[in-house]
Amino acid sequence: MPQREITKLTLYGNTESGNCLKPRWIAELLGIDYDWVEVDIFAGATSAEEFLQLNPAGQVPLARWPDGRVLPQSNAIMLYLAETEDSLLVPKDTFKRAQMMSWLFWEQYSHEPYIAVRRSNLRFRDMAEADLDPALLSKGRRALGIMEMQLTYTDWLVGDVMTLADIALVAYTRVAHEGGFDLSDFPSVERWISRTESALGLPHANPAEGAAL
Ligand SMILES: N[C@@H](CCC(=O)N[C@@H](CS)C(=O)NCC(=O)O)C(=O)O
Repeated sequence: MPQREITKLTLYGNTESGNCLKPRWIAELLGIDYDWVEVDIFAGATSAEEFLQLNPAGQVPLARWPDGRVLPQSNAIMLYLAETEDSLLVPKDTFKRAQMMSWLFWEQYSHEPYIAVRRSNLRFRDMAEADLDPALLSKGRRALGIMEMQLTYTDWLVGDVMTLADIALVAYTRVAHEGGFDLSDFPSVERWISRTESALGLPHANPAEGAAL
């Protein structure tokens, strides 16, 4: 990764990664000017000394500003960008904001480690279904079931409008089929995916799904 001059917000990420797309979608939605640096995570670019100096954790996404500040972690970057812009993607009501945070923590601990990892193993690491940890499927389906329960009753995960909770969770839910998850078992989740993709101006990730609702 060549040295570069940082003149505006710079997002280091990989476009195949849902975690990396989250802050990019926020920047697009809020009209924040940014540079995108594509990082080849599959070729070990995040382990290069130059990258580790920016983020010792060796992970993308990473946000960097001209004044030298850097911020890792997809959900933290989203939160910082949205709050700096005073966006309604973060509820003003402090309890609703905490509910949104609750989903963000849940996404990282109980959703992404199963759904994103199973997708990554199948799609990018060429692993055979038979070699995968069976818990990835059962725990991923459990996560989808929890979302289904909420989304049966509400259009959005928190309150009446799209928040960061929806954006964080749609990142890997919309491509869950690439990890072998059958979303037709979760019809409210499917409808919510269409709704959130439309709000973000994204194409439907799953060709088997119907039109936007
Ligand atoms: N909790 C982190 C996860 C970041 C993460 O797992 N990044 C992956 C891509 S999705 C990565 O950089 N992998 C390269 C590596 O670990 O070497 C976040 O939400 O930003």
